[in-house]
Amino acid sequence: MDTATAHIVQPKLPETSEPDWEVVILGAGVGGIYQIKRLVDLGVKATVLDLSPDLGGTWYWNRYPGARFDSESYSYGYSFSKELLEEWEWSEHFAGQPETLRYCNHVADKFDLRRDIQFRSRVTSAIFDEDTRSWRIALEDGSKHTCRFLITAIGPLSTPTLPRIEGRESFKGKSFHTAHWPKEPVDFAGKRVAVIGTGATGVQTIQTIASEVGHLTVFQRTPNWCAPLHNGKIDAETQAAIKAGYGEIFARCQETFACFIHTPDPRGAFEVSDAEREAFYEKLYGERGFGIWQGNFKDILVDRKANATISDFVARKIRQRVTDQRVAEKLIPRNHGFGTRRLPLETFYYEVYNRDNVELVDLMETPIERITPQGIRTSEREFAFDIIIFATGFDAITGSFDKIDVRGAHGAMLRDKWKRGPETYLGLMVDGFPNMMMLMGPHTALGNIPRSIEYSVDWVTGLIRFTLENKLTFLDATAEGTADWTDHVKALGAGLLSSEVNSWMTGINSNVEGKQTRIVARYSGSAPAYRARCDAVAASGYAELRLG
Ligand code: NA7
Repeated sequence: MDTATAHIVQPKLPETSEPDWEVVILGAGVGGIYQIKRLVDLGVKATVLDLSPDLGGTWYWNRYPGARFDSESYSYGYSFSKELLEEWEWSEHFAGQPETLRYCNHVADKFDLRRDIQFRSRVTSAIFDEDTRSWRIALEDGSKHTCRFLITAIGPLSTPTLPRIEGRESFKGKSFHTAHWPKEPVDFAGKRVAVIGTGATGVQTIQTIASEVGHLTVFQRTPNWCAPLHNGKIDAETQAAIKAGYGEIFARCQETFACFIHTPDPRGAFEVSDAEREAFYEKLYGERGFGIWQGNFKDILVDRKANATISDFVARKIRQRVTDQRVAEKLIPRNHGFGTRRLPLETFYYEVYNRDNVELVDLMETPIERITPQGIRTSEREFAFDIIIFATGFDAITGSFDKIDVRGAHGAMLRDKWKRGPETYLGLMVDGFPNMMMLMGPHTALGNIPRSIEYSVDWVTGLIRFTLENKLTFLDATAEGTADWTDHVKALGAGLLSSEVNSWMTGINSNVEGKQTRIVARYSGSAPAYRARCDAVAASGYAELRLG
């Protein structure tokens, strides 16, 4: 035994217990697609199971009007293939959902990955069998698979939640959740439409359909701070510059805190004069993308007073952009500061409220009492609708895990282990759930997600290669490693203003039983620090794991 494998503790299995697959990946979204590519390249017998009829994950399901990136397209796509970067042309700085779905399909076709993906395969349970050191996976249709290693790529935002409002089923018109949007176009012409929810999804939907519908009523519970996206077509010259600059773009994403191309300003908000601060905010407000959030003064997300300066600035912008000042005041958040929830990026969102056919209903003043066969009744009045759109979000981060009966060693249930909030090792593993790795699981960084995905997939692939090279059939995080990482993630979240705010990022969902207490569900340290930590584990021959 060499030093790299000196920590191998579990006795080896007899050679006979071969599972169906070396690896099963759950989910054929951006993570699953890249993971299967890496495993195919490694020559591993692997398959992907996805409940959807086709690939794309988030980009398959979220086909609501106006769905698009708010990371720059060229910083979002995969970076692993030079040829792919060379041949694919993003048409806009922030591509829309149809284009992104085409991109996912292009990648799968180019690398011939479809044959390794099984669609309409809804996994109901995954149970670890200690005797054979493999996972037994059961599907809704009764079929079963066994695998040595299980990789979850089920997405942090993939379990939509409908509002818990009485009478929801009684509505006689059409209703859609944004994440279950029909493939056929929805005809809005002349229709009376309601949108419930004003998160990133609601904002994109509202600004897109306002000019198409007969009348739009927006039901807003908590207003969110929004900033302009400033999207635009990519012309030929810019396209060439992007292609020539990919090396630099991805290098930049590697250096930044959350893998966006935007880097925080090293100054504090009060290290400059009032006039300089105002000019800086004005500049950021006029620029593309998340710069105003991720490239702002270093202290706006941790210091209440610094945060108040940018919140005041954006509040003034809202007042300028919305004609009716009573409406403007309703659109300005009061219970959280700018950027402390996920920042929706918008395109003439505020101007929508200047239209004659749009009305804002503030649910803080007049709550919804029930959904009726004709529409929605608030404490104030009855509204009639042809269509109700639920932009009410997701059972985020842990929701997709909760839907599967995941059981590790000794029958332990993941749901139970995470009852009071997730516990993970590097966001990649959970002690007591051997041979399971998670991509974009709890306690990993969100940010520009494909960048984090590529890193995690590469790390997991490295670990699988290590097990193959060393003929290992068992790996598990230690209880100590899991407790340490969980404490570390909690400590990182402690100083952030966002940790004091209810949102899907802090595990709150008013529509899901038991999700009313804030938890630390995401890693909020820097991506470079995260990668350094994970790299060190790999370099040590995974010395922190139990292997066998
Ligand atoms: P979000 O950001 O969770 O937003 C959901 C919205 O729906 C939010 O405005 C909620 O108000 C509202 N909501 C939820 N339930 C209700 C009920 N019962 N009544 C009224 N209003 C309700 O989800 P999104 O889909 O917009 O975005 C999720 C992420 O996906 C996004 O950040 C991107 O990263 C992609 P609340 O704030 O809870 O008062």
